[in-house]
Amino acid sequence: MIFAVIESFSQTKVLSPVPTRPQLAWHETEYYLMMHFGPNTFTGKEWGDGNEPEDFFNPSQLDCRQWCRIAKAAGAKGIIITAKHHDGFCLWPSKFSTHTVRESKWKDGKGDVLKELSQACKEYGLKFGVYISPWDRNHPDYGTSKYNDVFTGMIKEIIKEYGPIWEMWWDGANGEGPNGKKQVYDWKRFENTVRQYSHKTVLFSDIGPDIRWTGNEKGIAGDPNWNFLNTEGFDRGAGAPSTDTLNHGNYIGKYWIPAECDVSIRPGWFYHSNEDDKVKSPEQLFDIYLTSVGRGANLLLNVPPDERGLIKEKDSTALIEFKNLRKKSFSENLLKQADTYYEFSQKEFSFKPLVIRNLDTASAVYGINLQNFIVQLQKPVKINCIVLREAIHFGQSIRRFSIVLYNGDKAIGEVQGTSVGRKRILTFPAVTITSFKVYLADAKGNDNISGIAAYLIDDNLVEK
Ligand code: FUL
Repeated sequence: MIFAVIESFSQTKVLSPVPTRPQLAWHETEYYLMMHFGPNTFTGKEWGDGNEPEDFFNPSQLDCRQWCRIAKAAGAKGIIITAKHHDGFCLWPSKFSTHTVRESKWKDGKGDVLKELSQACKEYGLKFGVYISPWDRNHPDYGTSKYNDVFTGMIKEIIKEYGPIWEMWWDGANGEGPNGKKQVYDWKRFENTVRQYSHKTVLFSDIGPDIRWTGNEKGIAGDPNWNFLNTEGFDRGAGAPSTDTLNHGNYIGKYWIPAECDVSIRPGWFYHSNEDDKVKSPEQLFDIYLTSVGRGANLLLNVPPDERGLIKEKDSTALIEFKNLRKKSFSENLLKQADTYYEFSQKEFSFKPLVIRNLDTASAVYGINLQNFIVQLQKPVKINCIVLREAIHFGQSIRRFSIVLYNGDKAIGEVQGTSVGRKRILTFPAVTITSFKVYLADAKGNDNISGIAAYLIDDNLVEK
C-alpha cells in the first residue's frame, strides 16, 4: 500500500506507553494465517476429549510447503500452527508427553509437523508461530503442580528445537483435565521462560503481555480500538476483562497491548468436509480486513488443512482472490496527484510539498505535529476510501477526527472517525473531490498522522 507521507521537521514527543521493538515489528506483519491441525481433523470434533487414539492422526499427503506456498501467494506474512490443542496431542515428538506424533502410525512415528513447518516457513520467508494450549485434556499431570513443569518444558523444547518462534499463542479456554481437576497455572514462570529463551517472541493471550485477544472470533476490532490495556487485577481465561474491554482496549491504559483478530475462513477452526461449501468468500474476507486491519488491529485468519494434510482448493482460491481484491483496491493512491497541502487553523498558512513514500518498506516513519491540514488535488478525483496512519512508535494519541470533502469551495461530505493507530481505513459512497480537510478533533497529546492515502475501490466492497 503506497501512502502519501506528510513530512515535518518538528519534534514529536513520545507519549507512553509505546510499543516494544518486537511489538512494533508485529504491527507491521498485519495479516497472517493460523492453522488448526491435529486429531480433530480426523474425528470431526472441534474440542477433542484427549483420549483419541494417536493413530487417528495420519495425514496421507502432508505438505507444509504447500501451506507456505499458498500463504505466500496470499500475501500473508506468517503461519501460526496448533502445536497442541486442548486434546493434548503434540504435533512434535515431545519428551514431556506420550500423546504425540511419535506414538502415531504417521511416518511410522518418525514424523514431526513442527519441524516440517518451521523449515518450510524459513524457505518461504514466512514468520513461524505456535499455538500451544495450556488446557490439556490428556496429560496425566494436568491439574497438579507437575503440569507447570510439563508446560514450561514444552515451551523450552519448542523454542530450542524449532525457533525462532515469532509469536506464541496461549488460548484462554480452560476446563478440567483427565482427573477432573482444573489447573492453577504458573503464568509468571511461563512468561519468564519465553522471555529468557526467546526475548523477541511476542506473547499472545486474552490479556497479553504483548498482544491481546480482540474479544470475539469474527474478525471485528473495536471502534475505537486502543492499543492499551490495564491488566492489573485480571487473569487469563475466566478472569479476563469483559469482551467489550478487550475489543476496545482502555483509552487510558497502562500497557501497550494491541489487539489481534482471530477468525476462521470456515465455520469451524478444524477442517470438516461438511463445511466445504461454507468457505468465506473473498468479499467477506475483505470486509473482515476492513474491520480488523482497517481499525488498527492485526488479522489472524485460520485456514485449516484437511485429512490429507493439504489446504483445500476452495480455501486457497478464496485466499488468492482476497489478495487480488486488496491489491486492486490499494495499489493506486490517488493522492499522488496532490501537489500541496497546507495547515489551516494555524496563525500562518504554510504550503509544503506532499511527499510520496512507500511506508510498508520505509524504515523511517515521519511523525508530525499537525493539528489540521488540507490535501489539495491538481484535478478532481473520485474516491470512496481514505486511509490514515498514526506514527505509533511515538504512542497512540488520536481520539477523534473528521475529514471534510470538498469539490471546489463546496463541502460535499464528511467522514468521521475515532482512533487511528497503525492503520485506519475509512470507506464511504464514492464522491468526486478536489480537496479535503483533516481535523484532528481530539487527541491525547501528539497528532501523529504519519501517512495518508485515498483510493477508489470497487463499490461493492464499500460500506453503504
Ligand atoms: C478458542 C479455542 O477453544 C478454539 O478451539 C480455537 O482454538 C480458538 C482459536 O480459540 O479459545
